[in-house]
Amino acid sequence: YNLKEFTTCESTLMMLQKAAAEGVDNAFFRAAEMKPCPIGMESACCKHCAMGPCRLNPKDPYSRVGVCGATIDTIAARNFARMVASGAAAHTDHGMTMLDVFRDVVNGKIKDYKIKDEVKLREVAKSVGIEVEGKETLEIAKELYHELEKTYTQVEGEIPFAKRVPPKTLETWRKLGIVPRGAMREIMELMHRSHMGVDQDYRNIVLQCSRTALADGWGGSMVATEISDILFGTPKPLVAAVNMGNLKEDHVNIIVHGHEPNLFESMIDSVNDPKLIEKAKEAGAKGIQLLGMCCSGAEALSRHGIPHAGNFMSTEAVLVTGAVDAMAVDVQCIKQGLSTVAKCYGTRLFTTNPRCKIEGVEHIEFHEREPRKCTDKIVEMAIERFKNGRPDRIVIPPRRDFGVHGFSHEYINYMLGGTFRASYKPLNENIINGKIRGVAGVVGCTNPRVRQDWVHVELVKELIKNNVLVVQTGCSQIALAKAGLMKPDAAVLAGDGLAEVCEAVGMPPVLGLGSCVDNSRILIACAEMVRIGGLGESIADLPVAGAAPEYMSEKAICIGQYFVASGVYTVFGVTFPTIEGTKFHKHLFEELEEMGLGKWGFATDPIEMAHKMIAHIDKKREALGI
Ligand code: BF8
Ligand code: SF4
Repeated sequence: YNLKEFTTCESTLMMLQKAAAEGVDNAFFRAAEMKPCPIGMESACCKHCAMGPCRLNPKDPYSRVGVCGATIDTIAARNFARMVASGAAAHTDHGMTMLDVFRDVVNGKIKDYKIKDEVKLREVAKSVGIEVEGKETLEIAKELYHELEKTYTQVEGEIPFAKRVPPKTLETWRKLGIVPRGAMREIMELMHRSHMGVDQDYRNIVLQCSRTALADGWGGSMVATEISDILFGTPKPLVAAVNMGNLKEDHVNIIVHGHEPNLFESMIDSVNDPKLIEKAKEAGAKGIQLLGMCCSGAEALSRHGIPHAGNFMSTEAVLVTGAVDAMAVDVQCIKQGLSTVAKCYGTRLFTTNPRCKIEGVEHIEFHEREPRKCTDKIVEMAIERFKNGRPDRIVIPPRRDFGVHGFSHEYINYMLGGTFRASYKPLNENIINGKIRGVAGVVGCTNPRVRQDWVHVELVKELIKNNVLVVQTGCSQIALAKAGLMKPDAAVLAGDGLAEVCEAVGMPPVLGLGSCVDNSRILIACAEMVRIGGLGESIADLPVAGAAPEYMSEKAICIGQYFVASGVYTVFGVTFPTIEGTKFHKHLFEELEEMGLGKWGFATDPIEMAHKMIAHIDKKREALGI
């Protein structure tokens, strides 16, 4: 293969070259071997019952129906629904774990974590209508726990964070009947409705897709973010490094790769334990180096400045260095292929969450009530591998890229407003006066079907060049961090207006907000922009747009749907599971906007994608008369 076509990440490329030379298989190589199924790619097949599976013709989608009579629109909508349900389930189950931990902390059953950010606790409590004046922290926390539990379990009524939704947006949702009750109920109903022989009107299916997705964005994900901030601290900007050059050959290297911050927080304690550091030194290491990957890595980067080794498509590549002594994974985006690569280099790979075991991989279960039992053990195993299991040749790509991370919604508020007038007013003013044209969220995965990081980076460059402020999360944030755009001096790449604002405030033109569940920070920022005024009454009025240019996961589809349902034009790349020209496609890409929501868009070329987003931003500006 021409490996340069696989990635623009220098470190990953170097490791792919090494992997090719050493005959080590990985997702890039497998993707090149395995072309995607053309029928599945366009969502023209159904396997929801044993009368099928049924395949329609993507080239002539209305020429046939399934055995039960299901049309292409029903089939594609149901497939889409299942993706939304799964994505929503992943985020809400993660949020539920955070809430479990919070409950245990509040009830004194967990000693290792505590309420670190009391200010945030009070703010979140107030936002869901809890009276906080004159109350003790613990009392507020208990009330907040009970309130937030409804996000998952409530069978009727509206989820607690519906109170944060701009009134006009909420009114649209109420009119359409899509305000989420509790996530469990919405996911259950969506699974039911997409069963054989139930909902066979694509428009009706999409309504429940929206309701379920909103239960993620304004529910499960938002709870995950808020509880993580309360327990582990709300991020504030800090300088931190990304890329594989953060591995240290003379240190014991440990990577935590996954999504739930609990494991990571305890691992931080373990690697700082003097006894374990001493052990590492006895084994001949200079110390212990901890790095993150994927989303919990993005959170640890934002909260604590822990270096981040790379995004989703670098997780196998990093093991090819030979320098990783142990990798601990929890849930989501964990490739089964890691197991083979780890074996090739003697890296100790550990699963830690009962939800995610891998055949042939050692499982050391992580329990929040005794978290150090798991993380200390993993550190000890890493030390052991450092001492006795390292390969003859270790190659560490030299790149380390520094940037500013940790822009929470609260900090953007503070940064733009200054100490005494924390508010989004200056942001709105700069949008109204045209220095900032609009705001774009560029988020999501990397995917071996496209050149790693390339679409993210080119898209973001084009956006900032056109004075669009970019906010980021997840693997996309790491792509741009590696490209050096998270530094204030990247403002030279921005258009004049945006550059002027960045220079005045001292901020980069690209702001990293953390992990994928932290997309909820973008929702809150949107709600705040509406509340401050001057930019319309609903999120759908704002000059904003979103993109996941290299997405791969069902979670990304769910995120896309909750942004669309919240009123945001959202453009995806790679491929889209619909057939152009079908009614279902038209519904997602046009009709939803006519119903007062946002809409979907699709483009594979980053420049085209940027200009679709800019055109939308301009359309919204025009409607606002600015
Ligand atoms: O939740 S961006 S590849 S790591 S799915 Fe996965 Fe995609 Fe990365 Fe995090 Ni989000
Ligand atoms: Fe075929 Fe209908 Fe069964 Fe789907 S539900 S597999 S379209 S018969």
